[in-house]
Amino acid sequence: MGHSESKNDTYAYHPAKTEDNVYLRSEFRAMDTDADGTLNRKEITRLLMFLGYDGDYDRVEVLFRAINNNRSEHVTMDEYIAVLEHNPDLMKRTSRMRVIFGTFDDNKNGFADKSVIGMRLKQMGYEVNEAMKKKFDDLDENKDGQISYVKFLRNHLEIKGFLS
Ligand SMILES: [Ca+2]
Ligand SMILES: [Ca+2]
Repeated sequence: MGHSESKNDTYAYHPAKTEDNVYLRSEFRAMDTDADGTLNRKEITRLLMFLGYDGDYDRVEVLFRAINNNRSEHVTMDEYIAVLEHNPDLMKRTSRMRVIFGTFDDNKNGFADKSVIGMRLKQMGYEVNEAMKKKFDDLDENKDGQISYVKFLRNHLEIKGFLS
C-alpha cells in the first residue's frame, strides 16, 4: 500500500458534506473578527472574493441577497453554509483555500500538523526556512503542534488587507 498514487487525489480533494461544515464554519469564523456570529455585506463579499469567487461586485450583491433572503444586513453562519452546500458551482468557485489547506489536513478535521505542512511543502519543492518555521509556530497559538484552518485563513486575510 504505497502512497504514491494519492497525490492527485489530494489535489482533487473536495470535502464531503459533513466535512464541509468544519471548513465552511472555519471560513465564516475567520472573517467574523468580532465573533458576533454575523458577517455584513462587505465582509461576506470580501470573504467570497478572497476564497476565489471571481464574480464582479454586482454579482456578489445578488448572491448576498440570495444568501440572506433579503431580510437583513447580515449573514449568519447557517446561511453561509446553506448557500454553499446548495450551490455546487459556488462551492467549487470558492474552493481555493479549502484545497490548499486540505493538502496539509490529512483527516480533514480543520487542523493541520506543523510537521505535515513542512513535509508537504518540501515535497512540493518549496524550501522550508527558519522564517517559515517561525511563522508556523506563530500560527500555532496554543502550541499543540497544530494549525487551524481558521488561523490559516485569518493570517492570509490579514496579509491581503481583507480585514482592514
Ligand atoms: Ca461579525
Ligand atoms: Ca494549535
